[in-house]
Amino acid sequence: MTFRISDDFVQSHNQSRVADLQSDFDALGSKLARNGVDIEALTLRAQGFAVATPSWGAGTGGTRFARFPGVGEPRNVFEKLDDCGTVNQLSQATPTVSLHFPWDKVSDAKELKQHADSWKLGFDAVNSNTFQNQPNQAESYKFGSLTNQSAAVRDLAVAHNIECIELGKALGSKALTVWVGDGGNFPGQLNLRGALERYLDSLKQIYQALPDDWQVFLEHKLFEPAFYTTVIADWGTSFACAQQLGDKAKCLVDLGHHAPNTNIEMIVARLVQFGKLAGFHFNDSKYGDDDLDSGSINPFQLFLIFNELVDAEIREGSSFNPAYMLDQSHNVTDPIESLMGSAIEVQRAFVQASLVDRDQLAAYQASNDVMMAARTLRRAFQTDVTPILDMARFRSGGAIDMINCYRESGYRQQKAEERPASKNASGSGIV
Ligand code: AOS
Ligand code: ZN
Ligand code: ZN
Ligand code: ZN
Repeated sequence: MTFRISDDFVQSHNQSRVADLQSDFDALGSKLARNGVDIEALTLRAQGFAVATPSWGAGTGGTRFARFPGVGEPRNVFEKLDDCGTVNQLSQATPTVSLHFPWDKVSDAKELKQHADSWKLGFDAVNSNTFQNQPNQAESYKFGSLTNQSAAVRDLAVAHNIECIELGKALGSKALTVWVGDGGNFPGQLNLRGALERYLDSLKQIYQALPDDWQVFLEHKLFEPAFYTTVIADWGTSFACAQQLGDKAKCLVDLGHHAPNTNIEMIVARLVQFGKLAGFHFNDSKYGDDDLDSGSINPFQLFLIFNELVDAEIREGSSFNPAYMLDQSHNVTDPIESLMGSAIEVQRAFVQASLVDRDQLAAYQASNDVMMAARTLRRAFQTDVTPILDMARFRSGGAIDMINCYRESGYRQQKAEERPASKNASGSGIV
């Protein structure tokens, strides 16, 4: 049996913190009550929030220059689940894991499911990987996968995606996320229309293999590794493809996959309006697809995205259920700490957006009172909801002070002993 932080340890860590938390919570409660907001209802709502962790995020990432492995890194999918289970144990906000094949080698789905059950973890969308060649692969993805000029390469890439669906079925997933790096690096390299035609043709075959209750999430990205024309570069292309494919195809928004200054919340509003928002890969960035921790650079953007999502929830009702996933690369931090912190920052944006006085906002909008409309949003964003987040975690059995609880548990040191270093354990330096 490998080391797990005991629930008793978490509770005893909470003991010395609960009184302070209660008084902060009460103070915020009376402040919110003056504006007609019930802190208990908000705390329950926070407890219901969930975002999936990426299995690849449990290992130290890297850049195209180098990867500096951390100690006690997970060496296989079971160990990645252990780390993701620990993230959920302490954060109580990440009950599912998003797997990536073939980085996650699954020889016995039943055994893996049992392991996940032991952590009370479920499986979110599964991800295919046709942006790398696998050892001994018959064909090469150097010039593209689902859009390659060669039918043999496209067939291989389609077959891999169908295998991902099969594996996902055995694990209880309900969606396949497809991101391809396909595109061109030079003008003239590709016939722009031809490449997209081939993409659609391949995706149609994958779509055919989806079970009735599954969806396929199309993930667009502006550039990298193709630096001139990426085939699925923007939400417009993604949307057009999703429309062509059918109801089960939707568009996934990774926060790092847009041109600088793009208004992502507007993309979200558009996709919601036309029923095509699949969900998110949350992360943050300054320059490009930096895959930094969620909320670490631009928390206001995250809030504004959730402002659209809360609006959508009110308009669409319970049928509105986008998939929330983290997609980050942890190069210089302990991945468990980053994942816990990010999950809570996404939850924070969700709670802050839930605080927006929507009747008031609508009235200010109707009367063109721009200043007061903007201030209505800012007031919600500037509310420090930390006591709500901490209380939600505490009531769900998590840790009030996650990072210190994790550090004091000695989890990483235990893992350093249990998991002696192996080469490139996380499967890839690039996430
Ligand atoms: C790539 O930039 C994308 O964000 C994909 O979601 C990718 O599959 C994932 O980041 C793992 O590399
Ligand atoms: Zn992504
Ligand atoms: Zn990315
Ligand atoms: Zn990524």
